[in-house]
Amino acid sequence: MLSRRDALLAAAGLLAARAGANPGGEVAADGAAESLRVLPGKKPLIQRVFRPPNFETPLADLVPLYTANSTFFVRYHLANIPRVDAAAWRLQVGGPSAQRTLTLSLKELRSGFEHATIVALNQCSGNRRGLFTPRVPGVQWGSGAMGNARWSGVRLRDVLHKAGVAGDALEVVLNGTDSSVLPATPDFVKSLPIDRALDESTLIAFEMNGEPLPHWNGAPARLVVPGWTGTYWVKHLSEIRIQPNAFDGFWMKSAYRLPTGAFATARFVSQENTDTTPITEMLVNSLITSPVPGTRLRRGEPARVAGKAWDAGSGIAAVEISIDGRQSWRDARLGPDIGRFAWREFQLPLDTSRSGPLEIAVRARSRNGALQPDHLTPNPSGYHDNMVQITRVEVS
Ligand SMILES: Nc1nc2c(c(=O)[nH]1)N[C@H]1C(S)=C(S)[C@@H](COP(=O)(O)O)O[C@H]1N2
Ligand SMILES: [Mo]
Repeated sequence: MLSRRDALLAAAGLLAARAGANPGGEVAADGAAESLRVLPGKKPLIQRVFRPPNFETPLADLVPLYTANSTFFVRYHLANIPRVDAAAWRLQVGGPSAQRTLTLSLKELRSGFEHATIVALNQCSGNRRGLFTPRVPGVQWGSGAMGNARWSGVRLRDVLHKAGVAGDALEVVLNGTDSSVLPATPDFVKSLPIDRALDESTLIAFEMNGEPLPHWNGAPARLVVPGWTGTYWVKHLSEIRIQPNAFDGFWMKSAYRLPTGAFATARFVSQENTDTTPITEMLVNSLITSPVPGTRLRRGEPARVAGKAWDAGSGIAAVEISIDGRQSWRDARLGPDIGRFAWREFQLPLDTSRSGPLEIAVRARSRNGALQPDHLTPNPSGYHDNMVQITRVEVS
C-alpha cells in the first residue's frame, strides 16, 4: 500500500525516480521509501536538500543508543561551508558586556579550561515537519533530524567568565565560519539568554562520541545546548559576543519563532514580543524504531515494540504503548538512564496472537508531568511535532 506521502509523490510523478535512487529499499520512520546519498565522510543519509546540505538519519541508524558520527544528521542554512583548519582556527570572545577580549586557539581552549562531557540529544526544531498536515514550507524532514551523542569540550560558562561577564549582560551571541553565497542571505548567527549561556550544561564541544567533531557536525568546535533545539547548537563556532541588548539578527528576530504562549517551554524574554517568541526547549516526545512501518509479523511469533523517548531534561518517567486504538495503555520497560538530556530506550513485547492489521501507538511522559498529545499545535514553521505516533504493521 502507498503511504499518504508516496501517494502524493506518485501523483507528482516522482515515485519512480525515488524508488530508482533507492535500490536498497531504505525506509524512513513514516515508512516512505527515501533516496539515500553520501556526503564525504558520512554513510548514506536521506537527502532532503543538496545545497545547503540537509541530510537526515535513516530509521535503522537511530536504533543504537549513541548515534554514530558517520550517520548523524546534517543541517545547514547556508551553502558556503569552508573546511576549517583546526590549527589556524581561533575563537574570538568579547562584546560590549565582556570585560576583556580573548582569542583562543583550539589548543588553548583544550588546555585552558576544565573538560566536561554530557550525553545529549540534538534535535532540529523542524524534525517531522514533513509529516505536518497541512503542509508547511521548509525542509521536509521525516523523523530523523535528530541524534543522541556524547559531547565533550569545555563549559561556555568558564570561557565567558574568563572574558569577564559585566553586570548588564543580557544575551550571548554566537557565530560560526559558514556563510551565505548570496549577499542578500543573512549570516547564521544565534543568541542565548545570559542565564542559559551560563548554565553548566552548555558546552563548547570539540568531541562527539570520543572523536573529533566531523566536519559536517561543526569541526573544530560547536555549541551544545542540552535540552534546547538544534538551532542554538552553532557549528564551526568562531565568535562569541556578550551584550547588554537583544540581538536582532534575522535568525533570532524572524526565524525559529513560535506563537507567544503556544507552548509551555522555557521563555526567552529578551526576544519575546506579543505575537511571537523564539523556540527554546524540546517537548516530550518518542520514536518507534521497531517494528518498521509496514512490517509483516508472523502470527504467534515473539515480537516487540522498541524505540526512544526524550524531553528537555526533566527525564522520562514512563513510556506507554497502546494496540487497541488508544483505549488502554501498558507501560514499556525503560532502558538505562544515561543522562537527563539523553534519549531513553523503551521496549515492550507485542501480542501477535491475532492476525490482522495492528496499530501501535506510543506516548512518553516526562518527569515534570508532560504527556505527548494526540494533536499538533499548529505553527507556521512546523516546529515541535510531538504528537503520538502510530506505526501500522500486519500480523499474518
Ligand atoms: N554554523 C551553523 N551552525 C548550525 C546551523 C547552521 O546552519 N550553521 N544549523 C543549526 C541547526 S538549525 C541545527 S538543527 C543543528 C544541526 O546540527 P548537526 O548538523 O550537527 O546535526 O545545527 C545548528 N548549528
Ligand atoms: Mo534546526
